[in-house]
Amino acid sequence: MSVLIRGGEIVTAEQRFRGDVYCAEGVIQGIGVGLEAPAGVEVVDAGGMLVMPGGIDPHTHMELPFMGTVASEDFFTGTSAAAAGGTTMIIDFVIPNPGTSLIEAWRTWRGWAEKAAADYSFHVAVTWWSEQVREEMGILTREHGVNSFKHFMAYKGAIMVDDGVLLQSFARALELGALCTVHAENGEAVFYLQQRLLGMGITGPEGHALSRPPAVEGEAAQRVMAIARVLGAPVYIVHVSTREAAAAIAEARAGGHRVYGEVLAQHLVIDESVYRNPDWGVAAAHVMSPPFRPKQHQEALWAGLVSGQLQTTATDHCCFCAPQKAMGRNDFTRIPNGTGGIEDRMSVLWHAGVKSGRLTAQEFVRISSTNAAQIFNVYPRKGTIAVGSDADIVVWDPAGTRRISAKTHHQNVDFNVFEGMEVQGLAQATVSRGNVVWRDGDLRTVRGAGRYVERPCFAPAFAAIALANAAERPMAVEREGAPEVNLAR
Ligand code: URQ
Ligand code: ZN
Ligand code: ZN
Repeated sequence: MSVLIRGGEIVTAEQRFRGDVYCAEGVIQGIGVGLEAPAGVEVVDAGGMLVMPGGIDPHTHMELPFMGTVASEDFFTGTSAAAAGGTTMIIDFVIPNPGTSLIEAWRTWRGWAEKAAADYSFHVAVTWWSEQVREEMGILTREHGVNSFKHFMAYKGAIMVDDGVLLQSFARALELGALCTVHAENGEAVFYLQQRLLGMGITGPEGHALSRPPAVEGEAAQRVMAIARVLGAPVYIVHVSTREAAAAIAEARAGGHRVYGEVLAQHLVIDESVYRNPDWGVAAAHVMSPPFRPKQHQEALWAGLVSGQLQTTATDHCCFCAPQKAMGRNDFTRIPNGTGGIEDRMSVLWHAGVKSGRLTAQEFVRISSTNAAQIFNVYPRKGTIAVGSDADIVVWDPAGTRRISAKTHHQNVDFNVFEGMEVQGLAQATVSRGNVVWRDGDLRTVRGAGRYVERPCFAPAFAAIALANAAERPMAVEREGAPEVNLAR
């Protein structure tokens, strides 16, 4: 398929300029003013619109088996809803059960994702440790295009890993030139508080937030960064939700540690009052981890994005319908954790970020697409508008408005955490590898059109950083015959 996007203003993370974009064979073939459309090519009139790189959501969980059920959004419906909101690529998660093969799990998720309507990639979770895991991490990086490994410090008794596993996995990832990402909550503290609260007879959704106070995230974020620092390894902290974690990341970055922070659109605009909703179903629909926070944490997250101390935005799109959430009717620890947002992330970010004056349009592109592409090493194939880049583009209407509702969204879930929010800024058209998949409210995604995106490792760069850090290490002893200390190997 080919398409000419004409008359718009192109906005990338680096620049803004008037230009037409011609796409064919899945890539951007030409950028310029007054381009002519070859016969038969679809023309999208972008007059008055911004032409931006399609959004990249680096954190989703389509059809995730979790807490005794399976997330209601699948790879086709989820990537379709994403397109309706201007997002053209997701990075989802392969999460092996502890004790099972990472590669077998990767194959299983690859099967599920065959139905995707737009491009996708996978972080692979390290949920246990053994020589087999070490070996499979190598195979996944060398043969399957995986350059990021996820670690859950929460979910005790399920997928939580301890400091020992973090050290082993981070060291292995460093050898491979892969990036480690982390869900930073102290799972032991959560478990302890859960038991205390249940013992006090607190069983409702409010117990979920009470069992995960900000300190539980702040401690885990500091601990995982300290562990990474010991090894000279970079680390990416997902769904940063508190000022404690945001401040710890800013301090680590100021000290020269390569740390990245991700913020969910939901945590930027929704606060913990939702857990006091008298309607159990509404409160339970907002149960996710980390939970929604007191409002003052939102300013710290916005400050992190504006200052560049936090780099990406995501949704952690992990949907459960009311009957699924009701599994925890009498015990909040059994409410499946997760909320949706993939269709609304870009509009919410534009409305609360750009329209409010916090962010420029170029900064919006950086945090909604470019940074994720660069951090996870698919730039400039993804995350920019350039000749040769994949034709993943959103024609953005900066003045358009819409009211968010589960009644009208394309997500396969019966609740929308942004319900009723009037937002300015919306996708007028979305192009996925040169195919117009969304245009003026018409969703034209094709099941199975999405492709798996391989992400090469960073070996040279990370190894250099680790070596540099090791060289600073005072332990290098100038004694005859002393062993050379180099933890980066
Ligand atoms: O923790 C996650 O990121 C997954 C299991 C989705 N659920 C959630 O509450 N964030
Ligand atoms: Zn998480
Ligand atoms: Zn997640």
